[in-house]
Amino acid sequence: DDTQIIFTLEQGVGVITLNRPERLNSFTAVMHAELARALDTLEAHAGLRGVILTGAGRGFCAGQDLAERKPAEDGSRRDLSENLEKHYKPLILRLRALPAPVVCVMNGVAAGAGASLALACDVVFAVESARFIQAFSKIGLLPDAGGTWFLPRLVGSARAMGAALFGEALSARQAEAWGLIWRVVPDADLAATLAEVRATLAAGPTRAYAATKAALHASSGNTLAQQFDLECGLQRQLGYTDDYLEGMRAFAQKRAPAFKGR
Ligand code: T3D
Repeated sequence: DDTQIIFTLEQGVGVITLNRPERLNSFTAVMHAELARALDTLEAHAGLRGVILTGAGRGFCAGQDLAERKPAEDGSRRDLSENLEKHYKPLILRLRALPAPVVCVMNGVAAGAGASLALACDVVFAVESARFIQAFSKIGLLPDAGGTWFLPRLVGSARAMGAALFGEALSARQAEAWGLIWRVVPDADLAATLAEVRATLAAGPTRAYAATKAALHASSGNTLAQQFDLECGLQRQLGYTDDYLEGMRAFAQKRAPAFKGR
C-alpha cells in the first residue's frame, strides 16, 4: 500500500498529497517510487483533465529527506547526481510533460527540492503562511531539481541569484509580488481553494489547457516566428474540438459553456 503519498483520480483530476507530515513531507526513495507510480497512472489516463499537488500537515515539502542521506561515519563521499538523475529529473520532467495543467496548492513551507517541485507546477496557489526557502546553500549545494532553470525564468536573474545564494525565507506574499507564484490565499481557504481548483480543472477546456501549457512552456526556447508557427498548429487543432464549438455557442447564447474536455 502507498503510505508516503495519498493519490486519488476522480473526474479526470488527479490529486497527489505528499504525506510525511512529521518530516514536512521531505522526499525519500519510497516517496519517489510512489510518485513514479502515480505518474504512470496519470500518463496512461486518456481522460486526464488536471493534476493537483499538495501536502499533508503544516509543510508542503522540505526537499530531500536529509536523514536518509547522512554522510557515512568514515567521512567517505557520494555522488549526489545519482539521486537527481534517478528520482528528481524524471519526476520534474514527467510533471512538466503531462498534457494537462499541474496545479500546486501549497499548504505550507517549500524548501530545497520541495521549492523546485512547486515551481515546476504550471500554476501555484500558496497559503499566506507558506514560505519558499532555497535551502541548498545552507548545506553547501546549488539549487537542483530544476531550481536553477525555474528561478531565473520566473523572477529574473537578480532575484534568482539573491534567493539562491542567501537562502532566506521568501514569504508567500513576496513570492506573489515577484511573480514566482500565481496567487496567495488565506490559510483558512486551503480546502476551499483545492476544491475550487479541482472543479475548474474537471470542467475546463482540457485540450485548450494542454495546448496553452505546451505553448507557454515552449516559448522560452523559441523565436517569435517559431512561436507563431506553434500557435498556428495548435489553434488549428483546437478549432476542430467539441469544446471550441461549445464555447462559441455558449457565447452566442449568453450562457456558461459546458466543456467536455474533447
Ligand atoms: O542528497 C541529495 O541527493 C542532494 C539532494 C538535494 C535536494 C535538496 O532538497 S537539498 C535541501 C534539503 N532541505 C533542506 O535543507 C531543508 C531542511 N529543513 C529546514 O530547513 C526546515 O525544516 C524548514 C525551514 C523547511 C522548516 O522549519 P521549521 O522550523 O518550520 O520546522 P522544523 O522544526 O525544522 O522541521 C520539523 C521536523 O521536520 C523536524 O524534525 P523534529 O526535530 O521534529 O524531529 C525536522 O528535522 C524535520 N525536517 C524538516 N526538513 C527535513 C526534515 N527531516 C529530514 N529532511 C528534511 N529535509
